Amino acid sequence: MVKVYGVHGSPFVRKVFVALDFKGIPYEIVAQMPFSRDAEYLKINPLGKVPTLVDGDLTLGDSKVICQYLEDAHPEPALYPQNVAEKAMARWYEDLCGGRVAELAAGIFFQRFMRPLAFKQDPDEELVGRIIDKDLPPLLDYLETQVPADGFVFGDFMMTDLSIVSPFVNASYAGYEVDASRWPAVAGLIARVKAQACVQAVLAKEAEALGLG
Ligand SMILES: N[C@@H](CCC(=O)N[C@@H](CS)C(=O)NCC(=O)O)C(=O)O
Repeated sequence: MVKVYGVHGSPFVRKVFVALDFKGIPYEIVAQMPFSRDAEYLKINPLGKVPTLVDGDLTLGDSKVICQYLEDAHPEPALYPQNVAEKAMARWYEDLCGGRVAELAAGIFFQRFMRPLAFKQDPDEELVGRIIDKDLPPLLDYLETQVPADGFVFGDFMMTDLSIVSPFVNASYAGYEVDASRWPAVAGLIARVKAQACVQAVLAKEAEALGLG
C-alpha cells in the first residue's frame, strides 16, 4: 500500500492526502514530524521535509512532485488540466502558492499557533503584522485577478484550487482570514474548496489531530 510520511496540519501533506482520497487510492500514514532531523527519515528524504510518498520501489519528496506523479499514475479523476497552457498555469500557481504564499502563511501559523502551543512563547506580533499588512496583500491582489468569482480556477475542483487555498487554511488556524471585502474571489475560493467532500474529510481528521474544537 502507498505510504505517506507526514502529519496532519501541514499544508503540503494535506495536498497529498486530498489527492489520494480524491483518486480513491488507499494509503497508510507514517507519522513523521517536520524539523525532527530524524536520521532514518533523512535517508529517504535528505531535505527532512514532509511529505514523502513511498509507492513500491518509488520514494518521492515534495507535494507538487508527488501530486503530479499521482496524476500520471492514476489519471482519473483528473486533478490537473489537460490543455498545455492550463497545465503550465497549474504548475505556476502550485509553485507560487507552495512557495512565497505558503512561506508567509506559515509565518502567521507558526507565530500565532505553533509558538504558543509548542514553545509556550508569545507570538512576534510585529512580524505577523508585517506579513498581514505588507507582504501578503500584493500576492492576494495578484490571486484576486486569477481566481474566478464562482466555481474553480479550471472549471472543476483541481489541485490548483487546493494549492492556492491550503496555506490560508493554516493561517486560519492562527486566526487570520482573508478579507472578503478586499479579496472576494480568493475568500470565495477558500470557502468553496473547504466545502469539497474530499477536503472536508481531511480537514476533519486534521482538526482532531490538532485538537481544534
Ligand atoms: N516544497 C515542499 C515543502 C514541504 C515543507 O516545507 N514541509 C514542511 C512542513 S509544512 C517541513 O517539512 N518543514 C521542515 C523543514 O523545513 O525542515 C512540498 O511541497 O512538499
